[in-house]
Amino acid sequence: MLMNRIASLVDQVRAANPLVHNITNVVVTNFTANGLLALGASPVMAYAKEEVADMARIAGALVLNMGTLTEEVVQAMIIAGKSANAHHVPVVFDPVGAGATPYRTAAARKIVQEVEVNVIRGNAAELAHVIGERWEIKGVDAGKSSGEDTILLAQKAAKQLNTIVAITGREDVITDGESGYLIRNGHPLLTKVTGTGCLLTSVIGAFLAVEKDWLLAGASALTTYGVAAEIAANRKAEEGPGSFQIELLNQLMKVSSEDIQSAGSVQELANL
Ligand code: ATP
Ligand code: TZP
Ligand code: MG
Ligand code: MG
Repeated sequence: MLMNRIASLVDQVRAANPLVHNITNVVVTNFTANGLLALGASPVMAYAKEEVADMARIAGALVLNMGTLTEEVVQAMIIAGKSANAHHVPVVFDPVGAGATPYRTAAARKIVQEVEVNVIRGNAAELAHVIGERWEIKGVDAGKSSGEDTILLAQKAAKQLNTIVAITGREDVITDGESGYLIRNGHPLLTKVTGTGCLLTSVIGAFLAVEKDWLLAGASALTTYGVAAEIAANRKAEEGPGSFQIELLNQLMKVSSEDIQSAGSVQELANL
């Protein structure tokens, strides 16, 4: 029953073709737009302070990604976020590189204070730094694990930030602090293509646009993405990250609810 619901949401995304408003970074803009199109969503990138409130209001979801920050971008994110909140548009936030510099950490904390974020997704180091914990980080990539359990970290972050937290890596965890899911899909090649985390955050946005149970929507997005990556790797891993990146786009379009049902590895986490 659970796997049924998780596997079928991708069909709802494809049927609804939701508009996903992204304020994202300059590294991943094109890849993110292509990934959302392949999945069946409708991406728009809009950054001007003069228009972000209007764009966020009509979107199915708003994605805030602070990969290449400027003060203007932070202001635009807050304007867009407040508009999304006022119009009941779900917001997903990717605190890229939080902890790498004091400015990034401060910006991430400011965004979660000023905007009601429905889901925050990042690597373990980023989430740790958003909640004031120490964790090794190298630029935008997670450093070595501090040994702390990522399920505990996600639970702590969800409670502290009063939102749903997704921490990704070899395994993905998503939780609202009370219950959640542990997802074991994906492929190591995902770490060799820049923007695979950022695209995943935007994919979560597309799923939030079609399912009001944010936790389920997030778990479905993580599983769908991980299974698509596994199929892409089965076909192209030997050729390397370039071919894998293109094949990931292909599989985001092709991955079926049956594929997700049979290859999805989702464990429920109850009574955290
Ligand atoms: P980082 O910069 O630390 O790589 P990120 O923002 O790029 O973080 P990831 O944690 O790499 O995001 O997550 C992106 C996708 O890659 C997720 O679907 C995740 O499950 C997958 N992933 C990351 N590492 C692995 C791995 N070692 N094995 C399998 N899948 C992985
Ligand atoms: N530098 C600033 S943003 C960015 C880089 C390399 C992309 C990060 O993408 P991801 O998805 O976190 O790997
Ligand atoms: Mg990565
Ligand atoms: Mg990232």
